[in-house]
Amino acid sequence: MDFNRSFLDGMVGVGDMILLHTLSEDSLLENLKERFQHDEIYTYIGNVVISVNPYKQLSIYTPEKVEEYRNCNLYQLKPHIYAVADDAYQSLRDRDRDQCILITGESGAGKTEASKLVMSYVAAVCGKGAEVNQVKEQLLQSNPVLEAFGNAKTIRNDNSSRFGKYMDIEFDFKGDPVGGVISNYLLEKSRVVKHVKGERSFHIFYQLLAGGGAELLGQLKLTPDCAKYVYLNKNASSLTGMNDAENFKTVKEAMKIIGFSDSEVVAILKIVAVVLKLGNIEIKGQYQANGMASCYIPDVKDLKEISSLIGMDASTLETAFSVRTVEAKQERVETTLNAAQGAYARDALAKNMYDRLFSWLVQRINESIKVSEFQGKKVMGVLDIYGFEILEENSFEQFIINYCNEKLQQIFIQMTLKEEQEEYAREGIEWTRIDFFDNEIICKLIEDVTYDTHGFLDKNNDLLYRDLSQAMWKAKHELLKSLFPEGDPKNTSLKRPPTVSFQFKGSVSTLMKNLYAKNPNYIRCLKPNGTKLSSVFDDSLVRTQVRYLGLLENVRVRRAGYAYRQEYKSFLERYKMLSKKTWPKFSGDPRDGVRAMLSDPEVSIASEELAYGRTKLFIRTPSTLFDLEEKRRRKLGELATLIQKTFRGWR
Ligand code: AOV
Ligand code: MG
Repeated sequence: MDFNRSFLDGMVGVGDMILLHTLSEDSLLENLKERFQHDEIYTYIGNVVISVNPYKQLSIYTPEKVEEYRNCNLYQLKPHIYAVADDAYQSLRDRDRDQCILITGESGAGKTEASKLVMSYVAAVCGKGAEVNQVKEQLLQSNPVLEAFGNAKTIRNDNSSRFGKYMDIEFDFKGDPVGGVISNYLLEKSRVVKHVKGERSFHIFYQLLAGGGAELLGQLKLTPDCAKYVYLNKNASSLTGMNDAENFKTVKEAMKIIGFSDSEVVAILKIVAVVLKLGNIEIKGQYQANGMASCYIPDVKDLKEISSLIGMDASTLETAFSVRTVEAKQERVETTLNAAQGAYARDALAKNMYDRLFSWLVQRINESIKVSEFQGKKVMGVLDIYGFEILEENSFEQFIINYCNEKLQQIFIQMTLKEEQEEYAREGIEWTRIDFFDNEIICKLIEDVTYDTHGFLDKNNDLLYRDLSQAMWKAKHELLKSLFPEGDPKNTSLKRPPTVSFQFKGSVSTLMKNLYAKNPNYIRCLKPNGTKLSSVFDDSLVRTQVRYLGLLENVRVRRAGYAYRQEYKSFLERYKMLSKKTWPKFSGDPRDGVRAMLSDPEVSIASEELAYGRTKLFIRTPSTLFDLEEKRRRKLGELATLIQKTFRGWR
């Protein structure tokens, strides 16, 4: 499980926290800071990689770098996310173990970027050939599409994921990718109708308006001006550093590669246009002759345009915004909606339409990338969820997001301990279990947060009046119609759908089960500052994250038993010069070689410092390793002098 790395050579600070001379929260932070200031954004804790968002482009993701990590030049390489990706991939290919890549960290810490780096690394190193390349392209191109529809600018992050994503990439027995499956978790659909100042709605709206062009926009009955749309808050319509028009091209191209037909794309964009235009329908209140409050739509221009876009009678839609049918005990009662209820119905329709479109997109992508029954053999799952966030007003969405993160933290703790125990068991080494993690820190944090329960129940119940789904089901727009199957009058079941939190809990628990069954690889992302600046390291902000991610405890667990472990072969390769018994070459079982080398009186390592596992050597304390390193350095110096002398002698 240990990947190879250069833990001491030419390092800024230490590349693996396990090797810190004195371990404390301060020394851990200091190490991260020093490395960050030298653009060393990756640091290990054993096989976990910590990544600090650099907020600038570093030249460490080039094809040359991929080659380096792929050929994993022993000890020469700095910590890198590619090393984790490589380790996971090799373990999947050569040891037949399903893998999962768990990426955690708060909003803006770099999870989504990390997930893309993992995917692109794996794509670069696995399989070749036209067919495999097509699969890879489709898998990679799912990212821009889902980001366009599921990401948005928030205060924390200009490209914040507003949905959770878990993607299984499936490989055949050779280790070539054959396809995948994406699962999406709860899109923050309330963003469609409302967002706070300084934030934006989902990227696709701005992309379409900026990049659609006169012809397409004309067809969709849209104007390019964001300010004309109530749902797009006028404040932050354009975003520095983000070219909406250019991104729209990328999204269209990606959809093509995935296999969307032109007519499908238009059908999708029509729904996007309809959602936007729904926001512009103004609903006014009035009193009827009998004194009942009701509502009406003073200007029907948008209503008419929407109706024509989705192939529906304008009056059907109008009625759906003003009347609600309540069915009780086989009886149908029609009540009129007042202005507030009418507006509520309109927003509910917009949110649901967009949310269902998003889920449909995921399913549609899945259809393109799905794997035939006989192909898929091994799986690498990549989990990229929305990060933990504490806002000034924390509503239902934050509750859901944080719940998901809490679950992940639990899984991290359990798996870290489990993994450590299992490794010792596998290697036949005794170890007594100690509980290091104080879950209280995390629980407390989640309880720190106060939630605004206003609208909680409502969001949880996710009300969409039946009249609206029935109206949508009447649309000639086939895709839209299919998004509202419950609108089919033949579909008479009156059973209430389960609440959102109930569904979410269910899907999170399925996800957790799925993750437990795989070999975990961790990427823990940290945010260096709250202002998206490169080269600013805000100590207290990072300290908070280090605390709730339990990083110190993580290092402790790794140092508790045996801090360092390495497969015999690579260990021997590095230290063979320390003993005449193994230098220049030891032919035989590397395990015997390591034993012979370490028991050489010249090396003299205390035996209680060592444990010989089945495949790996374990070293108890970091200082022993430092000691070995020092000896190695001296020996290399001696050898170099010796070689020089010999050459001189020859001349
Ligand atoms: P997140 O996924 O963790 O937040 P992102 O992966 O979207 O965060 O990263 C936020 C921004 O930080 C990106 O848009 C980049 O500008 C920058 N960034 C992150 N990682 C790197 C990197 N390795 N190199 C250069 N820039 C980077 V959220 O989805 O909001 O929880 O919900
Ligand atoms: Mg993200």
